[in-house]
Formats: sequence, C-alpha cells, structure tokens
Amino acid sequence: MPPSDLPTSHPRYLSLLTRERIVAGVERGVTSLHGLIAHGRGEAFDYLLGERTHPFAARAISAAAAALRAARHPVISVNGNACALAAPDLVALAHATGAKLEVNLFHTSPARELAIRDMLLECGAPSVLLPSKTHAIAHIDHNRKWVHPEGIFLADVVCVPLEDGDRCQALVDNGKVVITIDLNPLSRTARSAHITIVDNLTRCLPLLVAAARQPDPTDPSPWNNLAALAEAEQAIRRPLPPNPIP
Ligand code: PTJ
Repeated sequence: MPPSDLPTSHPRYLSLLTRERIVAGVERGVTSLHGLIAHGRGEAFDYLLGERTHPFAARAISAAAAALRAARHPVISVNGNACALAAPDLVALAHATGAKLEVNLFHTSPARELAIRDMLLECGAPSVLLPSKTHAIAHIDHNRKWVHPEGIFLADVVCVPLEDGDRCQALVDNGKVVITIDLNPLSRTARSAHITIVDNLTRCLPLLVAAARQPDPTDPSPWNNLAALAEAEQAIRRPLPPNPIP
C-alpha cells in the first residue's frame, strides 16, 4: 500500500507509516531484507512498552545529549534501518552535536553503503564517511571492523542506533563511550552500551536533537545504565492495560 493510501484515521496509522518507510528503504537499496525482521522485533517490544517515551528513556536522552555535546570527536554510526526510518533526524543530530555521520553495516554491501550515503546527503548532511579498508577497530573479526580513519577510528563518543551486540561490545572494548537506541532492554547491545535509550528511534531522535540543541544540556550523571534497563524491563513486565493500544 503506497503511503498516500494510508488512511490517517486508521488507529495504527503511525505504525503503518513507519512500516512503509522501512519497505521504501528496502526498495531504494538502503535497507537489507533482514532489516524487515529487525523492524518487526522492534515493533513487538514497542507494543509491550506502550509505544511511548518512558521517564527512563527521557533521562537516557538527556545523558546521551550531554555526552555527545561534551565529546571531542562524536560520531553517529548509521545502518540501513536507521537511515530508512530517520535520515533527516540523524542529519539534524549531527548538526546539533557536531558529530560526523559514518555508515557501518551488519550485512556487508558496498552498494547499500553508497545508497545510505546518498540518502543522508539528500537530507542535508555536509559529508558522510564510509568504512575504509585501511583502518580497523580491534576485538571484532567481521567486516564491521573497518572504519573511517577520521570517523569511528578517532571517535571518543559513538552513537550506534539499532546495533548488533558484538560490534557494540567491540566499540566499548576500543575505549569508546557508546550510546545506543534499542527497544529491547535485554539485548546484548542494550546491556553493553554505556547509555541505552530504550525507545523507538523514530520517537526519541527528535527529543535527542532538541536536548542536544539546548545551550547547556542537562547531564544526569553519574548515569546508571543497568538501573535504567531494569526500569525498562519492569515497564514491559507490568500487567497489560485492559484495552488494546490504539
Ligand atoms: O543495515 P545493516 O546491514 O547494518 O543491518 C541493520 C540491522 C538492524 C538489520 C542489524 O543490525 C540487525 O540485525 O540488528 P538486530 O541484531 O536485529 O538488532 C536490532 C535491534 O534494534 C533489536 O533489539 C530491535 O528490537 C531493535 N529495534 C528495531 N527497530 C527499532 C529498534 N530499536 C529502536 N527503534 C526501532 N525502530
């Protein structure tokens, strides 16, 4: 169903619109087919979280904004799902924080790297870094070890939305401060990052951009990530409301 056919009155309009974005990402060569599965998993967790930004996520957003603004060399790592769902907001976050945008994929594809770069450039990114075979991070064997020498290789703070657990841990082991956005508070990524925003990428990125634009972002440090994840897990395990989520 093309987006124009989606009735705005449909109770799940936003969810359907978001699906359209991810499907369009596949059609444009930005998102992998596996990305559709990852999206479905995210939808399930979002449903259990009541499809809203909880206070633990709002606090994580503040911590992430402060960390990005305080960074000497912040980088936002972009994959096929993040690009399809939120390219304009990723570019806005880069502008608000001075972060570089760097493409890094789980499912290796030079063609998708270029398609993602083009989409970010269309959305106003001044430049987009691609992985280079000259520089690698340690502690990971996969193709994702390759990074740009002026991007993730140098970065002190890396924001990696919807990341795979191995790479998240490798970034931590390379001494980077790692911020992730992941609807699953039990994932290895959520648990190995320093700051995990348990919220939908599409909902929390505008809030993160707004927080990063503050002259002096509020820093709720010392940040206790495991405590925030425990709150998120509690929110998922609470008794379900009597009526379905609209
Ligand atoms: O483009 P590529 O090749 O780099 O591949 C990207 C995906 C996302 C397919 C790849 O990294 C992957 O397979 O990721 P995982 O291991 O499935 O992890 C994705 C995580 O993101 C899961 O924990 C999902 O619950 C979560 N997630 C999915 N959609 C969203 C989300 N979290 C926040 N917002 C979402 N919209």
